[in-house]
Amino acid sequence: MRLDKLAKTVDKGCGAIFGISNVFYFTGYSGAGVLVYCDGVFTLLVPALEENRALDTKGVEVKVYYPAKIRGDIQYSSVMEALEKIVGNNPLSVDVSYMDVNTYIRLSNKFQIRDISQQVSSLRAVKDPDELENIKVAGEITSIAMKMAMERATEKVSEKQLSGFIDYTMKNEGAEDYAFPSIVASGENSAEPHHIPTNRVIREGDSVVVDIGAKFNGYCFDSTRTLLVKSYSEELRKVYEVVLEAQLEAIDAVTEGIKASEIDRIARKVIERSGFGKYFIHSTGHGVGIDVHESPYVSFNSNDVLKENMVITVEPGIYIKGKFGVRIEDTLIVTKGKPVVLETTYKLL
Ligand SMILES: [Mn+2]
Repeated sequence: MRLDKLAKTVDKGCGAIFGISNVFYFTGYSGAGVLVYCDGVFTLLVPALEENRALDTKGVEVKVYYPAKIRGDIQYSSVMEALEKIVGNNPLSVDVSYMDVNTYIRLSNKFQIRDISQQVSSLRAVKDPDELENIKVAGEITSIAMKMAMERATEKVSEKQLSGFIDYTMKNEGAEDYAFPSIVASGENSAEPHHIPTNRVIREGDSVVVDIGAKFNGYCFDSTRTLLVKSYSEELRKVYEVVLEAQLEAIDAVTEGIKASEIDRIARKVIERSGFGKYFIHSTGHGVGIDVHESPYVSFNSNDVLKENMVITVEPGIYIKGKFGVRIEDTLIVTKGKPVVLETTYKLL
């Protein structure tokens, strides 16, 4: 059970988990609140308005905080007051990387704190079967939207309109949310990796970068396809082929035990030897799960080592300002052999 993993990680003293995605990971409850572990007891502290949603959380005692005494059974006016009473003088393990600076300062003024962010991130990086299933379903939903987008991108449609069709399709297919705002970037806009869709209408010769992901049962997916609309330039075709080669070579190397930095190096080498190295301006990939970007990090300076059942993306790209950009991204499951690639749709020209 995940709560047992937290108890083991905290080891001595008490623990308090502040990150919404971490609280969700350990309890299944998604909302404002803090998960506290002390003397073998797990307490889920929630604001009054979330009490009903939190009540069926298994393995925890739900306690409510509210600044005004609106009910006799509300024991705490705030999270800080609750922590002072529950934790007392015990040392406190917290997920520092997941909290805001104010909370950190207030906590460190009151408690002897120890950061367990790394340990929690490492636990989350390796997925259990339920998590893999949710990610796969999120992938299937993303796939339906991606196929639709590839077809409709050739109609007279703007970036905003196409991203709207994508969002509608994902929710219509069962997504509760989007892993991140859908990116549709066409023509010279595709040179911007995190472009925000505009009214620009897609036209012949364009590179169209579509970077989308559904969220299902709290789990994210992440996929990018670049569509080249007919009568595109020879240069664009060449760049596309380089990115694809880099992606396929990097994916082929993904296996348990390899350094994540090595995957980045393989993708980067392909792009560098084609002369486009200075246009590959982001890391090769990242872990995907409750958060769309999480551990492990597939970058040249990453210290992470890939393990079975980690879920990562491999997404090299080339971006030439004023001209175009190309990115190709798949989400994949690391195994002891070749990875399971959760492809959304074709990527060959
Ligand atoms: Mn990504």
